[in-house]
Amino acid sequence: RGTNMVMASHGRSPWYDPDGKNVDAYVIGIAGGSASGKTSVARAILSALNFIPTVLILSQDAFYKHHTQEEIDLAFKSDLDLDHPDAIDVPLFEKCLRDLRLGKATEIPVYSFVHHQRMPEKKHLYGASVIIVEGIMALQSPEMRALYDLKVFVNCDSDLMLARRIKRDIKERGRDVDGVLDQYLRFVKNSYDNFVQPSSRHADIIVPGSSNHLAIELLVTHVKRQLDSRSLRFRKLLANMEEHDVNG
Ligand code: UZR
Ligand code: MG
Repeated sequence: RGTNMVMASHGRSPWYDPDGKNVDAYVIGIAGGSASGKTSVARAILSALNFIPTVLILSQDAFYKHHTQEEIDLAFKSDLDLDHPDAIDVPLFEKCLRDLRLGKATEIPVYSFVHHQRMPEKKHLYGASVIIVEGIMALQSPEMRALYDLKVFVNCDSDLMLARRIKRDIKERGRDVDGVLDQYLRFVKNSYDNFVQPSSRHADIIVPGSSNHLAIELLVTHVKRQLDSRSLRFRKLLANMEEHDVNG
């Protein structure tokens, strides 16, 4: 992985509209502790919605701020707090999400966990009919929360999260056990207790971080029903417009 953040799209929204009128994506926000299983829940929802032409996962991973050389040096010594809400470029995150949910294309930054830095390139994304936003701080800011149709918190025991994180960060993020544990003791645990866990009160639904097939199935059933009623609304709107054309 490295520079390649979690992002998936089945292509361009069928109602792609450069001005962003008339469109209105369904947006799901997923928060939870580090290595609680957010990305897996997001991917499971994505694959359960495979009949929808465009489902997009927008990960907070892409929105870590640009770092100075000093900050990068600190990060390599596990001394930079990347678990504070301030580590995230929320205004940019919000802008990109606003664009995408209006069906507009947007440019998102590319962040490398290996280099602890935003990369010079950007990633071009088209709007989608369903957007899944995931990240430890996904439910933090009121501005972001206002953009979600459904807010999810993935709940997981801390020992399980730590065990998963050690494995994942060594395998996928180029770390060693010592570094992961230092970071955990210094920042990750405090951040979870002070910011992440308290944000669960904003969630509409709490999903367990393991053995969660049934929870995801229920969640997907809800999303499908919401999408059905939206397309009904959309069809009625079109029918009304046509009627207008005929009569007017
Ligand atoms: P998830 N993170 C890094 O390890 N390096 C970076 O350059 C940027 C972020 C970590 C961050 C946080 N913390 O705990 C985790 N640290 O990514 C969140 N230290 O990612 O939700 O996928 O676990
Ligand atoms: Mg993740």
